[in-house]
Amino acid sequence: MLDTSIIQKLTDRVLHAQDSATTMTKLTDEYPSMSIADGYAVQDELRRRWIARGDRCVGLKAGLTSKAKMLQMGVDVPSFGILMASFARPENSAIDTRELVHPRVEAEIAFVMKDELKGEVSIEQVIAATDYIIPAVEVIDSRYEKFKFDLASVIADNGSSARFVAGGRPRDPREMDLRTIGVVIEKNGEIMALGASAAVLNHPAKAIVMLVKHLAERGEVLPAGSYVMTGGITEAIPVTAGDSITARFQDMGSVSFRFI
Ligand code: 0L1
Ligand code: MG
Repeated sequence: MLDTSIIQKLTDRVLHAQDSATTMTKLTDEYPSMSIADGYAVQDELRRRWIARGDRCVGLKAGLTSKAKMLQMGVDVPSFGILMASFARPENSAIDTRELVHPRVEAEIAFVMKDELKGEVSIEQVIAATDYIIPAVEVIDSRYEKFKFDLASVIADNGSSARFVAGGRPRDPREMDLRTIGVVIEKNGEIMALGASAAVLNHPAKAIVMLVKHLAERGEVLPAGSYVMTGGITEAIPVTAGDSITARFQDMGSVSFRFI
């Protein structure tokens, strides 16, 4: 593990890049021995600092959970990240690209939990502990120059998370086949990507199974009330100011917003 003073220094660097919407080179260029655990140590410090600023943790995200995303980013395991209240934007809002570096959007199924989950759990236990599922779009914004990064660096950048918008129609997961939810992403009225929810680890609830295991390895639980994003169903779509996004989810409505 990297020394605590180095974790602090790397957190300064990541926070500066996020706050000022500027790029940085991947952290492993300077610290080649940096591990996945070091990446999560930076995330822990980011969360501590966000909370000290008055922000609130509303949930967690799983990322890189589809083959399309893994191929696009050249990795073979998911990453997990933190979702703060300050990342949330309402449906139909205008997201300011001046606060972002090179944003991309991903359509995801989000779960809102009614019960705490901990340890080794099954997909059935995840569904039983879920209050409702809801369509969501994550705006990811890797702060790494030209998207040159590795898994440890991405994790330290909180899985590239920047903004998220939830909307459409909340549904009871017990009433749906969670593997066959069709999703279409439109940019300026044109279809850019489409897929089915099984693209996420064959079942989006599997992302929560893996998240809960990851938390248990760190002595943590997934609290009741958590909002959890399970990862992009298709590849991520690049966006710029002036773009309008609509993500349509079969039997769940749609989520729309724009970039200015
Ligand atoms: O949400 C995610 O799938 C994480 C993506 C991390 C890498 C990227 O910036 O695309
Ligand atoms: Mg995502």
